[in-house]
Formats: sequence, structure tokens, C-alpha cells
Amino acid sequence: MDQKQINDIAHTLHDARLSAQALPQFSASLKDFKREDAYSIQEKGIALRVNDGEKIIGLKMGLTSEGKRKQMNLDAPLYGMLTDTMQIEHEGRFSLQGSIHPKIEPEIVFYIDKDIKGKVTRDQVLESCSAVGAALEILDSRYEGFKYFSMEDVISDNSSSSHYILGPKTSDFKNIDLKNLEMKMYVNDELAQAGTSDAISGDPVVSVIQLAELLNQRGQFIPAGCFVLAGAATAAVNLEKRMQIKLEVQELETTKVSIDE
Ligand code: OOG
Ligand code: MG
Repeated sequence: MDQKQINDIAHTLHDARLSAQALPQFSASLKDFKREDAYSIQEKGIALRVNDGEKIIGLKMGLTSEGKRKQMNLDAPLYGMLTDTMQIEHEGRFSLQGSIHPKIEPEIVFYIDKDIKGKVTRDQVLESCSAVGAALEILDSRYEGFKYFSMEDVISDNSSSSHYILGPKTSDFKNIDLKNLEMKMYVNDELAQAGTSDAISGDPVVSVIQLAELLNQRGQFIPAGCFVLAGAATAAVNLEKRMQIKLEVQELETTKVSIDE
């Protein structure tokens, strides 16, 4: 794929997001759509947002759990980039206006205070991490139907990023078994999705290791000062007006968001 095609697709996705208009998938009409082209489109799309004044402050891993891979019919982890304007405050409100077909999912966030580069161990990740927390990710897709896309389509679309909510930080996590935490997501106080944190890559710390490896393939790394969403532990839930969403993660602090009228 040449640079012009990369730029054109990035612009088309950018405009689809801003106008909340769904598109057909690109892989339906492109013959030779490669994973690296898709990440180049994602990067160009983020550059357009940075150009509009947004700051990249986080990264996300996705499709790290079986529940999510089944829901999306895709088979490998991917990543995306998160900016400051995508953040909704903990206990804040989110309006569905401007979204196409938003969903919400339960996640764990890692706060990184030392660069993580290349192949690293679990201990190296933990040493590079200053805090963890419960987090909710709001996804949206710029493609019609929000299902059965190719990996390349999703990656180009910044891995369906829309918004995120970070719960209060837990800095004293060295004695918490991060791969054995119960996670319960409630909609209007009814249990909607439940899982254990080991659904996320067998251990959410492994998601961070995998992210460093994926970034390394593109000559990049996880920079100090950013945060990483490790991927949803369960399938996502469609968002509707007036929903109250709450995520409880054992040992961590609860996070909440309310969906507007
Ligand atoms: C892709 C993004 C997946 C996760 O946590 O698994 C993701 C999608 O589901 O459209 O963010
Ligand atoms: Mg996610």
C-alpha cells in the first residue's frame, strides 16, 4: 500500500468518526491489505488527532481475552492509542451523541513510570509500573455493523477506540495477585458481565509484555508516563441511554460512569 492510500484511508476514518457515519470495511475492496499498512493507517489517524490538539497519553491492548476474540470473531491481540480527549472522568457522564454503536467493557489499567522496550519479563513490567486500577473502555467502530471485520480493518480504526474511564489508582499493588482478581461489571446495579483477570492474556501483565513486543516490531516502545489498558476480560455490552455502569475489581477501587439521556 502506498503512502497516499494510507493517508486517504486515515482521513476517511477520521471523518467517519467526527461525523458519526459508519463505513463499509476496507478489506472488502482491498486485495493486499497488510498488518503493517493497518498500523501505518492507525498512526496517521492519530497524527490527525494530535494535529487537532489532542495528546497521546495511553495505549490499549485488545482482543487479549477469549471472550472478546469470540465476540469479534478475530484471533490475535492488537493495540491502539489513547488521547486525553477520549477520557471521561471516573463517576462522570458520557453522552451517546457523536457515537455510532458504542459498547463498554471491563479492563485493568497499568500506570507506567519507566520506558518498557522490546522483550521484557513480568518482573520488569511490574518494576516499571507505579500503580494499577480498574478501568472501563467505551468502544465504537467506524464500520457498519461493528462485527466480523478483518484485523486490518480494526487496527486501521485505532482498534475501535472511543473513550475510557480510569478508576482511582492503587499504588500499593505488589502483594496483589493481579492474575486472580474477580471482575464484575454492573448495568443499573444488575450483574452484566463477570470474569477473572486471568481471562486477560492469562495474566494482565502479559498483555503489557505483548504490547511492548508488538510496538518493538514497529521500532516503538511503551513510554514512561503513559498508561496501558490491558484488554477486556469479558465480552462488551451495548450502551444505551440512562445506563449506570459500575466495574468492581477485587482488591482495586470501583469505577463508574453514567450514560446521559
Ligand atoms: C476491538 C478492540 C478490542 C479489547 O479490550 O479486547 C478491545 C474491538 O472489539 O472492536 O479493546
Ligand atoms: Mg478494550
